[in-house]
Amino acid sequence: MRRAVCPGSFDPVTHGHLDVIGRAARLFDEVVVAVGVNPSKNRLFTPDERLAMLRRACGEWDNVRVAGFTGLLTDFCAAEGVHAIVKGLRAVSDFDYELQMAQMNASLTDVETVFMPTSPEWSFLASSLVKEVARFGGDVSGLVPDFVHDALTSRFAEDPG
Ligand code: COD
Repeated sequence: MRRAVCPGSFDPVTHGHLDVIGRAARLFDEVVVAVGVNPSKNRLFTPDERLAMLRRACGEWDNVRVAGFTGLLTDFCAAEGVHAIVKGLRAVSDFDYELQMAQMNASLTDVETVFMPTSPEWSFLASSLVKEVARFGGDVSGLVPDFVHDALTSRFAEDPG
C-alpha cells in the first residue's frame, strides 16, 4: 500500500493546502494529514481547533486521515510506517526552505519528500496572509472553506489584536 504524510501547521487550512492534499489522495492509497507545530510561527488556532478544521475539510476523501503530532516529523512518519512526505511548493522562496527540510528529514530517517507544485489559482495563498487580511477586515471568503472563514471572523471579532 502506498502511503504518504502531508504535514503542516494549517493555521488555518486554506484551499491551497486542500488542493495539495486532494491531489496527493489521487496519487497515494492513503494520505495522513499531520497537523504539527512550526516553532518559528505564532499560532492563531489551537491544535485541537486546527485538527477539527482539517477533519471537516477532508471529509470528502475516504483515503485521507487527519492526525496531530508534536516533536519531529520524522518520528511521526516512523511511528506511522510512512516513507513519503508530500509538500506543496508555491515559489522559489518555498523551495529554499523546503529543500533544506527535505534533506534534513532524509538524513534523520528513511523518508523521501515529494514536491507538488501549487495550482496556479492558489499560488499566492498562504495562511499567514489570510490571517493578516482577515484581521483587518478584508474578504478571505473563497480562499478558505466557509467554516474556516466563520472561525476567522469570530476570532478577530473577539480579539482584533
Ligand atoms: N499551494 C501549495 N502548497 C501550499 C500552499 C499553496 N497555496 N500553501 C501552503 N502550502 C504548503 C506549504 O508549502 C507546506 O508544504 C504545506 O503546505 C503546509 O504549509 P503550512 O504553512 O501550513 O505548514 P508549515 O510550513 O508551517 O509546516 C511546517 C511543519 C509543521 C511541517 C514543520 O515545521 C515540521 O516538520 N515541524 C515538526 C518539527 C520538525 O520535524 N522539525 C525539523 C524539520 S527539518
